[in-house]
Amino acid sequence: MITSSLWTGKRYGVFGLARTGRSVAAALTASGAEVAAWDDNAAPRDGFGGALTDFHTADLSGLAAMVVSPGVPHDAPVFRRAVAAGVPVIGDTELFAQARAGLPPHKVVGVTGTNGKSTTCALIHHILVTAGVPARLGGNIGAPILSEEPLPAGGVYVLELSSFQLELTFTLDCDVAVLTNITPDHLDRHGTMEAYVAAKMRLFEMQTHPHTAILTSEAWRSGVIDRLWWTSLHLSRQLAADNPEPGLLGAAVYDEGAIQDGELWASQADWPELQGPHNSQNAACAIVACRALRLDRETIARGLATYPGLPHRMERVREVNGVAFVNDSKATNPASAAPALAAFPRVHWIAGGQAKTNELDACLPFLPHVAAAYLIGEAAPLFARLLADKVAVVEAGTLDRAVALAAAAAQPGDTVLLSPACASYDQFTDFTARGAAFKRLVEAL
Ligand code: UMA
Ligand code: ADP
Repeated sequence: MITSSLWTGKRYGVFGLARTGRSVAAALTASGAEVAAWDDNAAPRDGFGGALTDFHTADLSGLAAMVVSPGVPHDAPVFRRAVAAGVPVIGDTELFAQARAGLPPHKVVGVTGTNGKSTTCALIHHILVTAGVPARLGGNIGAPILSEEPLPAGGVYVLELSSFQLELTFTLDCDVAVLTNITPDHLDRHGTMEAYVAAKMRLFEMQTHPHTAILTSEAWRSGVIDRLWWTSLHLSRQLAADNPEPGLLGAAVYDEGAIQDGELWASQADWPELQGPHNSQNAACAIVACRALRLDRETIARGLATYPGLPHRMERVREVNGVAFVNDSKATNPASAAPALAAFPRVHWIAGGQAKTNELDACLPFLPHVAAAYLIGEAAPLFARLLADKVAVVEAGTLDRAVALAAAAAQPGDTVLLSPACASYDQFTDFTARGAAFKRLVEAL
């Protein structure tokens, strides 16, 4: 666990008692701080061993900070009450930033973006570990960073950072910061695309010279980043993944789905778990980040070749009678489902759930790969309208029906793909539960 003497003897509020809140309470308590905690739901409150205080009514004055979980929306009354009491509202990543001064010398890599964060982080972490560098992987990937053991000197913390976490972070100066891409997501929470982009840009705003900022060509070309702002902020350290420092780094050409370099030292064909144009982009980010960490080319190439992949991201579950079943449950928006559709020639596509936007635009160019779409969840009627006349549509309703119907229709050589382009919360607790359900159904075929 990561602790800090900076917190000793102070009083903190901890709002939200799921994974993040529990890790925060444990780290603060172990550091000698006094912790009062609350969750609006009874189950997490009941499972918490420490002192509870209802922050909707309690006097908040005197708290060193209110530490809020990323899943708490900003219109929750606790924000207004803390601000009114003059109490800073922060997240667990900010506590980590504060604790850094007391940790053995180390580096931090921060990765954000709409899609590809987990893959890029896991890949950077794998390359570092393969190279013998002590490394920890934490953050939005599902491992609150304060729960991790501190690294020895020379270690690297690789943090996946969501827009929700970045909004609650103020002093994290990443040695290497990466933006994979930005497309509309979480707009229910942020309100506008501008606000969502601004939250992501905080990662770079917090960096100081001469730390490295990495941006993909897709993000640069997306038009959502104010280029003048970026250039003036980062003139001395900007490093775009498609425009590397001459002679130093590999480059990504995302549109062509290939990794290129002046010396052609790396080829995507050598990386079995990093196929598809989206993984070309993720690999490019990881390569550039690892070069910024001064790893040599051979070491990086070894890591790319041996990367084992992550569950629920283009995960090949099983082949039945020549039909491949692929679990891409983590594809929770159209932009992340699109590359999965592109990756297979004839797809029985299971899609739907809780829609994040009212369009499927990113997926439309790949419909020629789709034999039929099997629609589930709340989004089924919307997606049926969007896909009508373009592709065969089956309103399956539930995942078990969708798997059964797709399995019955698929021919040898086809792929049954769960890549829902939607959040899962209408029918599952989260995307991992949805992916696990898919795997169980496929195993039972
Ligand atoms: N709560 C209240 N009052 C409210 C709202 C919420 O009391 O008004 C409580 C809830 O009952 C809950 C807690 O606050 O107990 C919120 O917890 P949480 O949702 O932050 O859950 P954690 O388990 O701490 O998970 C969080 C991230 N969750 C979100 O951002 C929604 C996890 O990202 C992350 O892995 C974890 O911290 C560790 O860092 C998940 C996610 O969906 C995977 N992230 C989004 C994404 O990837 O798209 C951003
Ligand atoms: P994140 O952590 O940002 O959600 P993941 O690496 O977990 O990203 O990938 C989530 C899903 O998004 C995967 O299922 C995959 O289909 C898709 N994906 C991965 N990388 C990218 C990318 N660079 N661009 C678009 N989609 C991607």
